[in-house]
Amino acid sequence: MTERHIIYLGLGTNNGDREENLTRAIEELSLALGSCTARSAFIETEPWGFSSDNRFLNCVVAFETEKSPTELLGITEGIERKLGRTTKSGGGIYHDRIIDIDILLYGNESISTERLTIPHPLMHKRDFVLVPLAEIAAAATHPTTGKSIGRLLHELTDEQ
Ligand code: PH2
Ligand code: MG
Ligand code: MG
Repeated sequence: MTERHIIYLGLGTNNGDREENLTRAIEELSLALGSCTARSAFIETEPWGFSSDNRFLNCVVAFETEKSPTELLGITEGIERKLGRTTKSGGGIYHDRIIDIDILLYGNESISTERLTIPHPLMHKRDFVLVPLAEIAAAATHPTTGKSIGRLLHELTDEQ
C-alpha cells in the first residue's frame, strides 16, 4: 500500500491580481491532490532577496497525498505554467512572478535530487514562509534540523 504523506506548500505572487492568483492555485492543487487540509491566511510581505516595487501575497497550504515528490513537482510546475508563469528563478536571482509554488515539507522526509531538495533549503531563513507555516503547523518538525517550525520562527525573529 502506498503511504500517505502530509505535505506543506508555500505559495507566493507579486504580479497581477494576487488574491486571485493564490485562490486559483489552491483550486488547481485541490483538483490534483484532493481537498486542502489546512490553509494559512494570505499575508502581504516585502520582496525577500531582491528588490521590486511589487509586494508579495504569500500563504502556506497543507495536503495529504500518496503522490511521490517527483510527481508533486510535476503537478506544481504544471499549475505554475497554467496560471501564466513564464520565468523560473535560479541561482539566487529572483523575478516578479504571477505564481510560485514551492514544496516546503514532505512528511518527515529529507530528499535531495538534482531537481528537488526537501525540506526547502531556504525555508528556515524566510519569514514569508515561517509565519504562515507556523500558523497552521507550529508543532511540525523540520526533518533536517529536528526543530519545530515555531522554534525556527522564534530563532529567525530573534536574529532580526
Ligand atoms: N519568493 C522568492 C524570493 N523572494 N519574497 C517574498 N516576500 N515572497 C516570496 O514568495 C518570495 C520572495 C523566491 O521564490
Ligand atoms: Mg520560491
Ligand atoms: Mg519555486
